Amino acid sequence: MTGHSPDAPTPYGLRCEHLAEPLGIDEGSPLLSWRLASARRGDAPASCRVLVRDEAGLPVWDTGEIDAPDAAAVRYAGAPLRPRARYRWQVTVTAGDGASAEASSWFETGRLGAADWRASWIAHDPDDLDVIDAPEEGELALADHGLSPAVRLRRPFEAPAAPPVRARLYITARGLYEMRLNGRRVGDHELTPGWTDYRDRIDYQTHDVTELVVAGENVLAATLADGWWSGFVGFDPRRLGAHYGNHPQLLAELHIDHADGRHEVIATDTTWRTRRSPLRYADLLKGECLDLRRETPGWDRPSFADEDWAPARITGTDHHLLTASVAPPIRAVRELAPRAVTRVGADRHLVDFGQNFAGRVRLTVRDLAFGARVVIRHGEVLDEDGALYTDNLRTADATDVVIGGEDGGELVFEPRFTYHGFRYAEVVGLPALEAADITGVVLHNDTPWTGEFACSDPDLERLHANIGWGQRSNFLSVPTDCPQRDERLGWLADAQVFLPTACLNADVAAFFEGWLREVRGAQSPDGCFTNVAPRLAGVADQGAPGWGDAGVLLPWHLYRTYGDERFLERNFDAMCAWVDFVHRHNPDLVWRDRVGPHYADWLAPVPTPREVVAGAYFARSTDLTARAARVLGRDDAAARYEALAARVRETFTDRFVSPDGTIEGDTQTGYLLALAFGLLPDDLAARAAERLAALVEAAGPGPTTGFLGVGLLAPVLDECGRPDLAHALLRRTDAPSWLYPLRHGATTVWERWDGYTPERGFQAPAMNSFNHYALGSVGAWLYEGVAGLAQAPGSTGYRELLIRPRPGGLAWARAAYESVRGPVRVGWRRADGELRLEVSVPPSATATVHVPTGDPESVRESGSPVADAAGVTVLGTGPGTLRCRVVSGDYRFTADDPSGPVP
Ligand code: RAM
Repeated sequence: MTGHSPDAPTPYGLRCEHLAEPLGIDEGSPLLSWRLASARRGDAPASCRVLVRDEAGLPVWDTGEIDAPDAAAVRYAGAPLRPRARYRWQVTVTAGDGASAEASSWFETGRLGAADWRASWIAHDPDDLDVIDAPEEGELALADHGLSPAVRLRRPFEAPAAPPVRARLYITARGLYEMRLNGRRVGDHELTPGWTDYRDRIDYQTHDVTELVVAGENVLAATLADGWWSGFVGFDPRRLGAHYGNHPQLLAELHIDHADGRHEVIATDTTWRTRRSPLRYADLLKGECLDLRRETPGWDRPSFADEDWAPARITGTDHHLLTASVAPPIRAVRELAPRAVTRVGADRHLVDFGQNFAGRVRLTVRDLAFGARVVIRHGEVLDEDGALYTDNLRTADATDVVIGGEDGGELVFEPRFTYHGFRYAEVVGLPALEAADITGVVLHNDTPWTGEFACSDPDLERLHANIGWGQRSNFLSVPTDCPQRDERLGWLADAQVFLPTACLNADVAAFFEGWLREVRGAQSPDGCFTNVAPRLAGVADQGAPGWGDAGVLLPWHLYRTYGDERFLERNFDAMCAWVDFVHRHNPDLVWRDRVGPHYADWLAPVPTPREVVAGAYFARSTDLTARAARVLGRDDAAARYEALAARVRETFTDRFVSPDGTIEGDTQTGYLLALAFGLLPDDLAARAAERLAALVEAAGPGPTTGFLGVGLLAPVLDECGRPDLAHALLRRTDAPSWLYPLRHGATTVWERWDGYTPERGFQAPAMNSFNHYALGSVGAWLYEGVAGLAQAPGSTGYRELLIRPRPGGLAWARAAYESVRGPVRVGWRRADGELRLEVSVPPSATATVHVPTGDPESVRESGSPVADAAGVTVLGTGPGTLRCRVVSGDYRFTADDPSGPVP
């Protein structure tokens, strides 16, 4: 709800814990934030006030008038929040002239860590199932161990005639659950409860089921599958499955507030009854097999005879690991109609969805004979004969099966407990398949999309789209490396290099808040971060340079983007412990010991010496830990880490940098790390920048970096005064380049620069994903460089913007970003010797604008000479630009075009 006043900045987009209207939060002092919009130039808030009320409408917290013009969030500090309670809150923003505007929202608490859980963990009798044995270390593949069927659990209950005032389901599983109430699905979350290290923490979800409860008999009906808990995940043949347990378990409490004031709780216990489901198996990597011969229609509705179901077994009564989910859930976010359905055999069709993505298909089948099978296989690409290529999936079968039952007629098959990374599906077993009968269902954490980018080069627009699809396909519970093969792990370096791009594309604050718990949780007691989080047997625990460092880099960047200091507070001890760990084992400040598997600049065409990569990251992590300490007011720690960072930088220069600025190895990534992390004194930095430019030019111009260097190429070249080279790299089409895959039909970003070449065909199937986001970390520069929409260095939460377009040879570009402060927009266009630049700055922010022009005298704003324009202060001129500072509002600059006719 928003109260409009034409004269004050208007709050909107209210969030609690970075989520809109969250149900079931466990944070006792949640962050309440809002954004501001205004149509008036110079409109800025003078003060704000937040008022929180309980369900009875009584105030539980009133901040009073806060004199903080740039406030965009407050941390709740009122009366202790009660569990399972709804609170409404309102923010009022007042402008300097006294005009005000307000908006309101709500949040609801979950169990708030309360000890009043009464549900037991329940399961089907494992002896009745062919379970996967937990493998011993050293034991070989589980492939022949078979998978156990998913199980069902049900619990009838009576409800009075009067509808309930409120009903909430608090639920989780060791495994995956889907709950139904009276035949209707509860909520729209997918693959719940998601992946955490279940030994340390298990997320529960809260669902509002008030509308699903009916008078008389009701029934709660759950399906439980293996998921990350007991199914297959990862690539280690010695331990592909059963990482945490052998069979799934459910824990749930339904709380009903009846109209007569009674509070009733229905919890998982031995009154629930269980039975094998018709899902013969359901596994994230293998796929799902629905055998309708075993279906028991009506099982999820009242009046079903469940006498032959067995009582559930209690497997535990512990609740201490339960915490409310903090990330936006995975949802079926969109649907893709097939681009083409091709008949390739008597009962065989190949479906092209036109887009590589993560999810599943929904297939309508008619008149499937009893015992007949429809088999769906998934793949990202086709081989040279036009057939589905699956070698790169390694041991992930990614195959779904439906077997006909007694019912015949029409059935809709949509797997629930698996997902695949694919563009193509091969459907076997149907004599005919219409496009209308098959749909691609896209799954990912439903992070609100915040970024838009467009420009005059369709290739760059497609690159931006592919990068977005890489993000969508890999933000599934944790940030994964890839969605298709037997891996799908939360690799730390992939996540840190891609984070700046991810943060522009979408609001990922809550998503990363959730995953950072896993990153911290995986850290060893002596301070060592891991390579993947959650930790997984088979992947070396000891974090490699650039991988372990993500435990420091991620919180810092999230703090800068969202202005939420808790990213630093919550991670600070872990950050210090990591730096201390590296330091303790490398007292001479050259990081050689405890480098884990040292992946270096992973998959780089030109490798960078390992010690250079390690030294640069050691300095970077130490420097950011020092900065975090300053922000948090931990001045002693700050001084200590600042001194250490300076010594690590000096050591780096002494050991690896020659007096002429050459860095050992003489590679792009070596220079990129040193320049981006500020490791070099000014004179050497200038020489290193020249050497970097020379190397880029000599390569084509082209990139020769792997994962760690790639995202730094364009921004560092830009900072070194060579945006022209950044553009040249962006628009290169030979391998290696970002556009090369587009020439070969890519709709996502590839793991390798040369995943496929006409000369060599596919890269080694042992490691060749077509949907890996790491190389897509160039995406941030499309917003920040090409369009010119960036946050100023030193700013947090987009308080100070840096608008600095780099037109290159393009005719126009524009970007929009929904920041935590409100909407930021930049658009520029060159035509007829003129450059037009439009900029929107939200209230409570300011911007430094660099107007590209050959003639600073020519710059006008809304038709007036820029020096006379309201809200604009000219700062000076630089090579090819006029710099000015602007307050909030919308601006239209025009200037003589710096770069002559548009090609
Ligand atoms: C690969 C993963 C990931 C990378 C590691 C080192 O298996 O796909 O992208 O970070 O190796």
